[in-house]
Amino acid sequence: MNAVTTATMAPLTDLRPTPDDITGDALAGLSASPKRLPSKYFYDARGSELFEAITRQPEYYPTRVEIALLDAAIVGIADAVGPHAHVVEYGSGSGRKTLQLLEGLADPVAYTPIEISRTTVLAATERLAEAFPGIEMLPVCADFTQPVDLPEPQREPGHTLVFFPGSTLGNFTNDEAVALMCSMRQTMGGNGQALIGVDLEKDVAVLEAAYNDAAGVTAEFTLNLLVRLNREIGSDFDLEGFRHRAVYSRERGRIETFLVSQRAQSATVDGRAFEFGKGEEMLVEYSHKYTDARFEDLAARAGLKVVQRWNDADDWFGLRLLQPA
Ligand code: AVI
Repeated sequence: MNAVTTATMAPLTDLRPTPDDITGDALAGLSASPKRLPSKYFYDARGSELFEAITRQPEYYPTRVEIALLDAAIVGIADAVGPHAHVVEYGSGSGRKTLQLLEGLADPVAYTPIEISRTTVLAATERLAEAFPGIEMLPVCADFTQPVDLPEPQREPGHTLVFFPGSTLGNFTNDEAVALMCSMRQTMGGNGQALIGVDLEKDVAVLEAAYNDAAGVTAEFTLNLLVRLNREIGSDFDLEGFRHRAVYSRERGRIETFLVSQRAQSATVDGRAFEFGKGEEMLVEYSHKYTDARFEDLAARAGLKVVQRWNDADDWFGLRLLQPA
């Protein structure tokens, strides 16, 4: 572990996560059948901007509904969490939901965002430090899919609360989600808790509209993956040759997003040519939508149990409080 002090912030705990191997991951995914590319590579600077724009589209309900739900449920959440929590957020935590949680909880002692990017985690924590001078800010640069050795706050916390909003869990396969929740259980410790945002199964038309907005922002977000690969690893995907397609599979309980080849074509990555047939679909993202039974089953496989649940009035989005089983 290596600590780097910044001018205005508590030291950054840098656990030196292994850098991404974009070329290796792209080659592995393109060699698979059917072809796939990992959705984690959506989030370069442009992709993050486009995701922010998605959250403002009228069809994309999850962010709006989760924020309203947090507002409506925060008193009950604060009651269930109790005082003096060390809040550990999986992700950069620069947003509105972090403010809502830290404002609503009873005297949280410290806040630790865990993020793979050093600059992102430091920028987010600096903004929050101004808003919450009484909460110790302990940013960590690490891969949150692995258990994280947390920095110790100066004031003794009552327990750790892992916060994972946004239904980001849904972007992992079910096995990956279980592995992630196992790591979460180790990170939070025996008396810890987790507050997880989960997008709930609903009408297919509502789900598919959310991932096919009329303004085409989600389509641009999906195609930006190829823009990024062309720029960063020198591939030569024809950006006009692929179209975004997102469909809900009720059987598998998830939105599946593809880039569909518009004609027979080839693309070169790291000197290797990959052939695409006309209409061939390359999988780029899953976005799981949970029922209570499906989510509780995943939690149980990770040694966690749901102890409280809050839904919006339409049962579109939920917040779940979990503890070690
Ligand atoms: C970040 N994640 C929860 C988003 C989702 O809804 O699965 C990413 C996204 N992809 C397309 N639209 C939004």
